[in-house]
Amino acid sequence: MRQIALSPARRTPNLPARVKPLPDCQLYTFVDTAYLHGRGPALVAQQLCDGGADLIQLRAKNALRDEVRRLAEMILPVTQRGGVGLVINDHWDIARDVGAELCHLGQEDFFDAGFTQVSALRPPPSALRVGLSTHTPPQCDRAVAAGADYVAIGPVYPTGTKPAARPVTLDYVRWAAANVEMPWFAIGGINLTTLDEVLAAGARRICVVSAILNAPDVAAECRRFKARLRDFPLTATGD
Ligand code: TZP
Ligand code: MG
Repeated sequence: MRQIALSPARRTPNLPARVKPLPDCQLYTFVDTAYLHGRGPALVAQQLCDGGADLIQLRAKNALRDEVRRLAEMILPVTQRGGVGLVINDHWDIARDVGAELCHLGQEDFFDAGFTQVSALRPPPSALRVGLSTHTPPQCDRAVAAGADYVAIGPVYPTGTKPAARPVTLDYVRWAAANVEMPWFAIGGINLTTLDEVLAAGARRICVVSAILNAPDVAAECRRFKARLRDFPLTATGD
């Protein structure tokens, strides 16, 4: 039978249906190049998948574009095999080009760059999902109005992963719990000790970078977070 050669973009389309739906995701993890500690990015991605991560973000803050793309292409087969959505930080165009399911952008990457609607980042047939960082209630309202697929609420606590960012405290988490009706993730300084009060403040979805990547056993640490989250299931309305 005649084979039709597909372009790379067609071979790895944005297919969110193949991964856990975003509203069902509770543990959002990272392959952050600052915390690889000599491990290969694909290995870390595999460990996160093995531990039950619901989402994995590639965060490569000091990497050049070509390097981010190379890392994304290394990780994507792992996440797709594991049925875990891959999020590319900062580079929505790389996410789209490699066929990652999602991208994550800060206020400066999106609004300050002149975008007002996330749909501008996914001209059909792309199904790229877009998450936006927010640090205040007005920023959150603006992200929701822009059509963000999820919002990040943080940094809740001071964190060495983002040392210059001012903590938003649990007050903003409580505000999100009371006001945000779409998937939202608390982020920043969340570990197995702080988790209790983040959950008590109403968060049901969390992002965890250093507490998992600095743990001696990445997969086991993911499982510990998942086990704790299991006591705080998502409701039918999303949170
Ligand atoms: N955005 C807000 S806080 C943060 C990002 C990317 C870093 C969170 O890292 P950690 O190590 O889980 O505190
Ligand atoms: Mg950014």
